[in-house]
Amino acid sequence: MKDAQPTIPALADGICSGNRRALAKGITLVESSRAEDTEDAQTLVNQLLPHTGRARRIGITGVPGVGKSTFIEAFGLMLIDKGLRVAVLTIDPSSERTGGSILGDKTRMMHLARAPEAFIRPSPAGTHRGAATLGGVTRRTRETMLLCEAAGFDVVIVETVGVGQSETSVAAMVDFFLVLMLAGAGDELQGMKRGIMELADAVAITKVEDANRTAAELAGQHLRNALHLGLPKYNDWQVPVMLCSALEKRGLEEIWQVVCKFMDDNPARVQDLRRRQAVRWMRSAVDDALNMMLTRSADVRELRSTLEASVMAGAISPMLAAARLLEAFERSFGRERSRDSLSELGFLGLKD
Ligand SMILES: Nc1nc2c(ncn2[C@@H]2O[C@H](COP(=O)(O)OP(=O)(O)OP(=O)(O)O)[C@@H](O)[C@H]2O)c(=O)[nH]1
Ligand SMILES: [Mg+2]
Repeated sequence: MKDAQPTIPALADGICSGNRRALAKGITLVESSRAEDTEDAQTLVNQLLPHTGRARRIGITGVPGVGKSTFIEAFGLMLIDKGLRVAVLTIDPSSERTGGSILGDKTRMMHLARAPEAFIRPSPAGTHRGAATLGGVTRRTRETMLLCEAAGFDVVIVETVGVGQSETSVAAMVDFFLVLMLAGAGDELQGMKRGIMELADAVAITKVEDANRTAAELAGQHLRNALHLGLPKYNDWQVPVMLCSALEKRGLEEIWQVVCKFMDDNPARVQDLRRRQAVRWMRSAVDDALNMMLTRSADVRELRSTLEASVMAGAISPMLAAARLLEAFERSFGRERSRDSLSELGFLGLKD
């Protein structure tokens, strides 16, 4: 059956020539949690790497219901009108809560989904096994982004789904991070508390229509003042606060201009950011693999729970418990066994 599949170089060619079926196949490969697919997926990503990097990568976040999907639909359609091709990915590292929001996204981005210049891909439903693969949903979204770039998409938009950790994951894979907010209800302060503002390259107050324009302008001013007090993310970039309405398609062009200005005024900033993101990605792959190897042996897993209980009870110091656990890990993973584990994780046999 495997023989009927295109070879990796053929798949790479298909993706580079903009073939949507090849792109979908490539993404399925990248999303697969089977060890043998992981090797193929890494080979594919590596082959496509020279063809990536030309897109503008935009991350969009905001509390549930703030209007992210509606915004992305209106924004995406505007970009298509400019002759650009747009890929939209969603990321939900909290795995469990999926089906509902994906359905919601499909209907909320209905027009965009139908456009031939657009490509929408929700993050794969996180199965238990899937969540345990190397790098999890975050890795898959990053690689899907690279595939979309190789396929010629000019803009890749990543929407965060769910709360908590996903903002940091998305901010670590995009050039520009846009935070959507609502006017009033102390939203601006909520964002500050959760540390989201530190990640923002721009803030857009959305759902601003005639009825609430005055309140939104005031909220925008408060936000600008508050942003002045925080530590700047870049010394030469002042985080703009803008107003928009996805419903009335207002303020979207201004937001696009800000994205372009951020990226084009100082291209070295984006280059440098991407390099640092790539290194961090590598580090987190190593961390993930080490963690997975640690819990691979049942003995070590058992010892870990025992030691955790002892630490909790104050019967052993955390450092001593860590040392015991690492000793047990070292014993259980001799050289040969760790080779086996690496290949099971899809790390060995990677071809350039
Ligand atoms: N008035 C108004 N309503 C909007 C606007 N944008 C979105 N909405 C409405 O707000 C609700 C939530 O919109 P979504 O786009 O699904 O929000 P979301 O942030 O993607 O939601 P989750 O993905 O569930 O976190 C929907 O009922 C939209 O119709 C806007 O610009 N103006
Ligand atoms: Mg949504």
